[in-house]
Amino acid sequence: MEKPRQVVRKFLARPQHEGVGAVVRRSIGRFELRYFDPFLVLDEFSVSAPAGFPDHPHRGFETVTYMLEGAVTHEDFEGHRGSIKAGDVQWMTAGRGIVHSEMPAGPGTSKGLQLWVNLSSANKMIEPGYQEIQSKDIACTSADGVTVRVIAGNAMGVRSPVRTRTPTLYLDFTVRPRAAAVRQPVDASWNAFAYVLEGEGVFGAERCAPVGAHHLLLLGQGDGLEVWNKSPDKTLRFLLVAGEPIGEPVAQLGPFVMNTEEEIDMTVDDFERYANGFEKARHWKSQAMVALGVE
Ligand code: FJE
Ligand code: FE
Repeated sequence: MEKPRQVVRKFLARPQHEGVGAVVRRSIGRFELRYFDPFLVLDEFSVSAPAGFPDHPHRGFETVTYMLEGAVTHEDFEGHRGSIKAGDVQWMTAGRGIVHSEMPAGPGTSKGLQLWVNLSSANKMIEPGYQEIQSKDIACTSADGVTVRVIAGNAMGVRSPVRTRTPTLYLDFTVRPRAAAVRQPVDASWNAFAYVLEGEGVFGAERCAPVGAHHLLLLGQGDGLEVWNKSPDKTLRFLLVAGEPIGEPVAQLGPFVMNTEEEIDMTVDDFERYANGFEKARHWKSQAMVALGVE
């Protein structure tokens, strides 16, 4: 590594209410950080029944749901349904349109991360699709006290099978106390951030102050990242995510993300008229909503 990236901005993601009774710590997508090209939203979420994210649409981007604890049941308007359990990842390409619900499965609190990855204008209206990888099938490797789970891209010699329409690196690192440093290359032309899940880490340079859980660190220019866990007894867990910037204008209305206001108006029209990808929303209601007796 010739030039390790340094931390240029730091945000603490505080809890806020989203969906119906759910709590999210939003880092990317909040007022002070509307967009970090190509990333639209990063939420660390926590939900327990009956709270959740009932029937809602998406268009123009991908959602990546990575579960930490518990499980989320999802069902969509085409009849695709399943459960995302701890350690599993669902990489959902909304493309031209998906309407779905995402609700906690079973008792207790379900926790995870949801990242929204923008799609380029050429990909915004593609067919929707899913890539679902169970925890046991996620590429994983360890060396010198560092374990990495490769959600997208490659690290420490292992590669994820996920196909990313917007080139993306998504890594989950666990670093033992007093472990040797993490040294991870990141394409110099990509935007990159780290998000601390537990413990404390020293990011960028050894002289830096340690950073704790729920902090988002935007990384500056460079060809990789170096991280140390200097704690004598606490494990460090953090995400390293990077993506190739799309460099296009963004027009967003909640779960619709297009390039222009005109396209947003057309999307609202399509959604209201059940057209251009939203046809199946006309007669659909999730089982979760039926069970709650919602009209
Ligand atoms: C959404 C409000 C929302 N973060 N993290 C508005 F809450 C949502 C939404 C989610 C979401 C779902 C999960 Cl499982 C995890 C999330 C926001 O569903 F899409 C809009 N538009
Ligand atoms: Fe959703």
